[in-house]
Amino acid sequence: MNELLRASLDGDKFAIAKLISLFESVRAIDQEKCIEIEAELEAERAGKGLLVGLTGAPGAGKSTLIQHLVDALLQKQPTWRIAVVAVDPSSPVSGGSLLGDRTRVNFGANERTYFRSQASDLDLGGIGRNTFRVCRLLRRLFDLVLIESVGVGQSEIEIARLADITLLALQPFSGDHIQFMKSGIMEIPQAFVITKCDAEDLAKRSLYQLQSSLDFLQKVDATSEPPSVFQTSSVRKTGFSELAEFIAAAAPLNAAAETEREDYFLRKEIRYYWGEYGLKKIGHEIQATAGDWFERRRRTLLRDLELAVKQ
Ligand SMILES: Nc1nc2c(ncn2[C@@H]2O[C@H](COP(=O)(O)OP(=O)(O)OP(=O)(O)O)[C@@H](O)[C@H]2O)c(=O)[nH]1
Ligand SMILES: [Mg+2]
Repeated sequence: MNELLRASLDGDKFAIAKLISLFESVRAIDQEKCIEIEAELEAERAGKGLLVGLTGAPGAGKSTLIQHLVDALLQKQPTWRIAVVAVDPSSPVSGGSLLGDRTRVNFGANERTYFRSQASDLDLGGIGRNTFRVCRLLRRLFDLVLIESVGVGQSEIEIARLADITLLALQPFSGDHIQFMKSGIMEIPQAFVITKCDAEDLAKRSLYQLQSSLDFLQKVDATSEPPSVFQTSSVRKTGFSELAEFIAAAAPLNAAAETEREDYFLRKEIRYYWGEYGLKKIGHEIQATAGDWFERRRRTLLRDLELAVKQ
């Protein structure tokens, strides 16, 4: 087996970082390696961890929440290994990702956790160009992959496309849920987390506000499952255990939904690089055939498209 993959499966953080770099690389030779890695993961029958997305307005308390949630999960699930991917807004000036989250989410030397930040791209709805591929890789190496993305409108929707379940963080009295109601985002998450519930009175009132919005939505669409609501406080250290339980009980998407998700991200990539023209040229080839895996499918599609354009 590929040495890098062996070491990554054993939890070697340097190996994992190198492996991720392959999945972020645009070089043809690296992309070929990704195909080999994927084939080996399939042959090894490596597990498929849960992908959980967490989004919410800037400063809502997402990183703090992740820190406490991961601690609670590590306790509750003694065998679990957890990866966190923070999708940072890119600086319009430097083009690089802001590293603020690195300083906030601090797992120290914990062997069972891994942290990675990725630059987001507004043109791609607020997630990075390779975020899906990287998360897809990480879930083969970890039991849980938590993805933090800053809510900038479209990114709530993109993160829900990417993840098996999505959480939306709301801070008390931010008025965020009114904005989210208007933009249809309230209908997306499987769970809401009211953060910073340090004062009982404050917590009660924000819960009431959120609950009445959710009741309203439920009246409009009674067929959908009502989402769960959690209240957390990093000061009082409350609510994280309940949220950890919710996540531990959640299941990944079924195979059909997973294929649909892969098709979505392939389409998105083709559209991003080649526009509607690209989709018209090879859109009909996107449909997966039996036994064909994502990385190889992606590479074949993009190569076919290059050939089609040259003709
Ligand atoms: N009182 C209180 N403050 C909190 C709590 N959770 C987070 N904060 C504070 O809220 C601020 C923002 O928290 P972050 O966790 O960085 O929020 P974020 O949503 O990750 O922020 P961005 O990634 O910048 O969008 C920090 O100053 C935290 O200390 C909480 O439960 N109670
Ligand atoms: Mg953050």
